[in-house]
Amino acid sequence: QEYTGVKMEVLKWSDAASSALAGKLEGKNVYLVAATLRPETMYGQTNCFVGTAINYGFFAINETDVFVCTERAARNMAFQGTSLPRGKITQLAEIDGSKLVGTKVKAPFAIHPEVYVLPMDNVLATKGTGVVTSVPSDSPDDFATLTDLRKKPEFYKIDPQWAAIDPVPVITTPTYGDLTAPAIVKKLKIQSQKDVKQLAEAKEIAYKEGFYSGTMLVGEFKGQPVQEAKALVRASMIDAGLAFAYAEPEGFVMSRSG
Ligand code: ZZB
Repeated sequence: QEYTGVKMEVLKWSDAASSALAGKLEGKNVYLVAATLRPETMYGQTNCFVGTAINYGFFAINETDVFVCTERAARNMAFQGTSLPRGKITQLAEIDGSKLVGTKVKAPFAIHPEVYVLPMDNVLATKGTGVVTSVPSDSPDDFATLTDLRKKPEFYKIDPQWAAIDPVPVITTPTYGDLTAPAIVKKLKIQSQKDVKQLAEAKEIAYKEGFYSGTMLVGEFKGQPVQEAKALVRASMIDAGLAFAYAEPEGFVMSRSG
């Protein structure tokens, strides 16, 4: 899988992260790195998700920059030349996802440029970077989770203000309108992030609808079909130093032609 690694710079640590990390990251620029397959939706980011039970490492990418992700992702990045020396990782600290909740980060290209880290039940430690940027307008999983968090902030141990940004219309589709994911979630009668089977179906529908029939409503490529805008937004983010290519080795088939 060819993901886009989106650099979400830390603006303010949660209290728990601040105490856990005291003195370990002096003078560094720290980024939570989210892996996405839909760079064209980045305008609609409303928050960032982590798994509360996942262990996240802080990896030195160069002299000044530190990436927060799973160790597995950091190793992949090191083999892909994202950090040097190639194939070697340097871990400066580690933390449980639960402690990252409430941290404020930058959301590159987003209409709401500052968002909070929130908990999601279904983040897999074995996929991407273990950090997910949330676009509830176009991702059914994100919309269902954000809805859960807003209904039960105490249960999820969050400040309601961290989940205050509403889904932002960024892509329109003929069948579902300007908020594709909420429309599909409603149609399939999905109640919460626990409805994993229906959410897998909803994701499938949202991917197809967005890719084949979506049109950009905002940003540099407003009015263009998603099929064209996808690569253009990605390139624009990478050029701006806000993102990079990240490949997942699983399912990677070595070419026999070389
Ligand atoms: C932003 C976004 C916006 C995403 C959207 C999707 C959609 P897939 O297809 O199953 O490979 N993701 C990334 N890493 C993880 C993880 N470790 N655990 C759980 N979810 C993860 O899923 C790739 C997508 O799943 C990624 O793209 C990311 O969410 C999330 F509008 O990034 B995406 C219809 C989907 N729309």
